Amino acid sequence: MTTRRKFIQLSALGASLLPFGKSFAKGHEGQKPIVLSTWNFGLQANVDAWKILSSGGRALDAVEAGARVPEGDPKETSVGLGGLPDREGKVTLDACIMDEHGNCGSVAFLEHIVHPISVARKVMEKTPHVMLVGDGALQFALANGFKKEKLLTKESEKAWKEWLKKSEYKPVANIENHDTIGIIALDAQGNLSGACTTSGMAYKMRGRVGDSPIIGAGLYVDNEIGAATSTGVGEEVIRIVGCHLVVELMRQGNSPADACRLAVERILKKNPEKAKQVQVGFLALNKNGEYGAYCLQKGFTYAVHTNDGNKLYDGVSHF
Ligand code: SD4
Repeated sequence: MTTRRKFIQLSALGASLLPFGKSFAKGHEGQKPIVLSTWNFGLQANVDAWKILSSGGRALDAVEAGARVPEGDPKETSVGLGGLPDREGKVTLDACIMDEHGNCGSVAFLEHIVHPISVARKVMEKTPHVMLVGDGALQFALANGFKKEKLLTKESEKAWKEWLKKSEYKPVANIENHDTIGIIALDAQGNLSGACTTSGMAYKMRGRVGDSPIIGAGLYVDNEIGAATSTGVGEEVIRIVGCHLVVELMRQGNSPADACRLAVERILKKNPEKAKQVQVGFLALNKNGEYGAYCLQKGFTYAVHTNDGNKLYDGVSHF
């Protein structure tokens, strides 16, 4: 299948976006270091991650630094501060992180903390567990020096109140929920890590947890093979344990682009009617620094930073 990607190059300082050209490649040639992030704001995330990678730093530090960028931005309405709330008006966050040794940490249904990715890293490094949720995750964060903050901005509160008028849970692909950041990197030492963080689907039921904090669903890293992350409707990703599947497909010899496509096709096969209505996108990177992406619907973008610069690509879509 021919894949076609438009891409845009970010200027060296990340200040302006310039049209750059088109790529028809099926996959992308490998190089390291390299960092990939979901969606347009991945460009900004990559800038912070690249500072670490380009000075010989560890992929784990790079993905955490990158994930913190949209988490701290009140204008991004599906990650961290300013995230759209659940249907009760509460912002609840999900995040996970995984390193080159298979260590992982995760938080879900966490409230009041701007940087859940850093709490997830603390869970990984300071506890015997992988996942903390809700109040327990909040208590752990506060005990580790994180500050309790109000995450619901005026704008997000206004959007929620507008939503309440009809109270219909019909997420529009790529619009209400398009800001989960998944970020995967290969450092100069050849080690892989990944991070994923989100406020989840806007106006979800209280207590709902998506794929993003679930190791194997929203993120998976195997330092022998590769890393993968996902975005879109988490329920569909969880059903196929998406990112673990993508990494296993790479283990079987598939390119990152093909592994992402095969995982999307698994979703399609299970429920073709549902698949028409929702967005799911996978992004993958292998041990050689080759990468690829595939999604159900048009509109999924991802950013790639290498020594050649920071570029935004359109994910190849099934529909
Ligand atoms: C979730 N996967 O909570 C997240 C939402 C998302 O792009 O990725 N939106 O289901």
